[in-house]
Amino acid sequence: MFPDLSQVYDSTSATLTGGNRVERRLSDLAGCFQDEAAWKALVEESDPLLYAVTAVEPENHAGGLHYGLGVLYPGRVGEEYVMTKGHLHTWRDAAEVYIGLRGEGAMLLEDWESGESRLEPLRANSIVYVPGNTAHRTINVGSEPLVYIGVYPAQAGHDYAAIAQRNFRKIVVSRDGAPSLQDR
Ligand code: PAN
Ligand code: ZN
Repeated sequence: MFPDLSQVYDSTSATLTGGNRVERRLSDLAGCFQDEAAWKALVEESDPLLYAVTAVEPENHAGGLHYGLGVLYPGRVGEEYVMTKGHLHTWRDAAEVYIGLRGEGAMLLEDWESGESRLEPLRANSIVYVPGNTAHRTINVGSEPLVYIGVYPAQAGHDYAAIAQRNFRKIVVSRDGAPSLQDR
C-alpha cells in the first residue's frame, strides 16, 4: 500500500501536516556555542526555544526518502548567531538537499576529512546541496524565523556524537552587523 504521499506546509506559520515535531531549546545545545558564559546566562534566564523540525518518514528502505520542515528562530549567543546542533549522517555517504522558504540563513558545511569549510546562503528561492561526508549546521543570520525543508535518504541517520567530540572548526559571528566566518 501507498504510505502518506502528500503533505501541506505553510512557510509563514512553519507548519507541516503530518510528521513528528521535535523542539530544541538552548539548553539542548550544550558545548555548541563559543561563548559559554553567554550560553549559560541565557539558559538560566529563559532557555529559549531555538528551533523545531517536523519530520515525515514515509518509508525506511534503502531507496526511501525522509524530509523535514525546520524553523530556526533569530537571535545570538554572544556574537554567534543562533544555529542548529549540526550533524553528520551516520551513513556518511548520504547527501541532503536543503530548500530555503523564508528568512535569511546560511548552511555551515565542513568536509569532515579535510576540515575545509564553507558558508552557503539559505533563503527563499535558494537550494543548498550538502554532499556526503559533510557536517552541516543551519544558521539564522537574519531577524525573522528561518524556514526550510531538508530532504535526505531514509537510511541517512543523524550522528550528533561526532560533533559533540569535535565541534565545527568555524563559527559564524556578527561583525559590524554582517555574518562573518571565523576560526573557532
Ligand atoms: C535536518 C536537520 C535540522 C535540525 O532536517 O535535522 O535542520 O538540525 P539538527 O539535526 O542538527 O539538530 C537534516 O539535516 N536532516 O538530515
Ligand atoms: Zn542532515
